[in-house]
Amino acid sequence: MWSTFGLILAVSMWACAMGWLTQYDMPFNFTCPPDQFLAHLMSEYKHYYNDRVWDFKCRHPGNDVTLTNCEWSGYVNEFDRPLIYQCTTSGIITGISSYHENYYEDRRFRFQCCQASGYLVTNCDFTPYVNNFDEHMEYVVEAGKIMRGADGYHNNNKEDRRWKFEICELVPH
Ligand SMILES: [Ca+2]
Ligand SMILES: [Ca+2]
Repeated sequence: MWSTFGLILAVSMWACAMGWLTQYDMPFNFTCPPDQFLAHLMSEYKHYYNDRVWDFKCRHPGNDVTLTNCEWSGYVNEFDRPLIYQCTTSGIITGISSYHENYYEDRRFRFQCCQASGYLVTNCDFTPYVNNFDEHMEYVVEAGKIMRGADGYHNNNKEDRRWKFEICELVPH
């Protein structure tokens, strides 16, 4: 028992040292500070868990942009199935939440969107896939742009998910 505890402690300390916000196989909820959006996603895969840990960073979308009417979606994907999600109207992504099940070795995700009041979300494009299966991932939203959507698919041999993101501009309206 003690050695198991010691191992868990060591792994936890290592995880902290790596600076990941989430833990393998565990649920997480991440919400950006007020008036900021999800702008930077980092992730690492481990075969032992068939899962990823994540780190997220946020930033202000622009001068004087206020984000209001924030709402969480329901879960936007089934286990092992594709995921596509876009905030409605002038919504931008400000939070991400997820849980893992070892039976599927996959995660279900939901997102928080806030409305950029007085702005239009326009000139949207999906990125190419930003990660390969089982590999490190790091994606930063280009300066001056925001994230409105996410798209991804799961592979049951790799037990991992590839991601792309919908990136747009905010223009006053
Ligand atoms: Ca797992
Ligand atoms: Ca799976």
